[in-house]
Amino acid sequence: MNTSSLIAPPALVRRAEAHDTKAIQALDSAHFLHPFTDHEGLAGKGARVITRAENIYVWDSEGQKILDAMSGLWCVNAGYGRKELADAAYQQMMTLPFYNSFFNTTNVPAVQLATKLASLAPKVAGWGFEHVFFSSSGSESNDTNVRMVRRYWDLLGQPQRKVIISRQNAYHGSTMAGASLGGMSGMHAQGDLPIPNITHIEQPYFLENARPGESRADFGRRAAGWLEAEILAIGPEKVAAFIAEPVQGAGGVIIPPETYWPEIQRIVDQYGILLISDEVICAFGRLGHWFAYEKFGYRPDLVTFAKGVTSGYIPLGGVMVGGRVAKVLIEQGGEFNHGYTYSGHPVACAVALANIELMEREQLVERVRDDTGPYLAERFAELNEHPLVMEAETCGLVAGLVLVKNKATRQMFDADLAVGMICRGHCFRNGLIMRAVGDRMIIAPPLVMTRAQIDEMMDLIRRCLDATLDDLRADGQLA
Ligand code: PXG
Repeated sequence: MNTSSLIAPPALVRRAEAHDTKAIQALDSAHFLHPFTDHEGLAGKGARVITRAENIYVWDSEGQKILDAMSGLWCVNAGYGRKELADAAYQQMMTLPFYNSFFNTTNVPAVQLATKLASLAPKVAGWGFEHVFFSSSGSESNDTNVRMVRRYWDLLGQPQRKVIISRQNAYHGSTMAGASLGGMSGMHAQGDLPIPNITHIEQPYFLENARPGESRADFGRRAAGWLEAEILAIGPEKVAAFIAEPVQGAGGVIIPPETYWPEIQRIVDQYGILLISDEVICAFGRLGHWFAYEKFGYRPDLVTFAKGVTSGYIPLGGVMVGGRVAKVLIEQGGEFNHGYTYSGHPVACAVALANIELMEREQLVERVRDDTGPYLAERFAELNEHPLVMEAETCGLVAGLVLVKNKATRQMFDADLAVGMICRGHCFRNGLIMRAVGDRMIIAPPLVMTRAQIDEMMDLIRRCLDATLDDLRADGQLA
């Protein structure tokens, strides 16, 4: 195959519709190892080639327009094609494309962004965040959290406090620490994970874990109680921290009952352990707040962020460091032997500043909280009438539903049927990106989405659910 034309930038970058899909797929398969991918399986069908995007839509190399209800991968909060972000990157690259922040140096965008983030992080009961540590991703940020938590307890003369408690089906990244903190059994099975001193309690997933007849409120308190039981089983003097996502994202949009977080707060307070809120998905407007701990009213010590901070236009992550940890690290710690080449990358920070400015100007956070979030909730709840659907619910602009065989008996489909994947296939064919996590279908659309676009998305979702239902009936799986 002659692939030389593929190397010419104009063919690849500018003329999306002119792409030779088969040739790109062949090169993709020959050279590009993708994340979380069965490459032999992919080689058979060829990867979908996404070539351009605008607002809430992406286009593939065959020219199909697709409504991206996953914001890329939970990150393009400001939508695609925002010139302000490209301009900010260009200007910063021409001014100072890179300089490190080791060796007592700093740069202006990093200082400005740290200051801006400190002002955005809401105080809950007088407790705020004045300090930020930057990385380039959520995974790195959670590695930073492990290092910081251990350093904190060492400095306080309690080095035996090593254990970080997390939850089953959590996602905290794919580095050694990130994958260990996460509760994905498939990830633990590869590479001898988790690393020592990380344990997992059960998630607050009502459908799977509630007792028959148990109310959501009672279940929420009982699920939080699993943290206390784990602390007591380990020995409170050995527990360093608890880490959790406000709403579990990759695990399938698991929205905890309202009683869950207040009880978690009571428990971490009682035993004096640090609380890490992993807001890689939930911050920057996703739940209608700049930071999600505000929505649930708890007080984390450390907050992980990434993704939406730059709307995914350029990699950037970090950790908001609360007063109690910052004070010990700064006043007692001397040098903290930890950091990344790209900690405080000037271009990434400049794009983040432009992104936050844009979100403020367009009041995207308020819009999600007061307008599009409630409207999505209303429209999504209608799906509960569909014969296949249970627990269609939302939180800000994330939403999930479960595909079930029998709503009355709560009977699930046989996992081998991969009903979620059948539905996902219909979504692609109908021009909609919706994720399947097992038989949970989930969305996290760009925050710029309008009410009219929510209606357009709901029509597509309904069409895909109907097509899935037709398939299952034709296959004899349903009456
Ligand atoms: N924490 C949370 C809560 C996340 O959602 C990470 C950490 C890791 O971030 P990085 O930037 O290192 O990827 C994430 C990432 C999925 C999916 O399948 C979700 C994520 C990443 C990849 C796939 O939903 N979230």
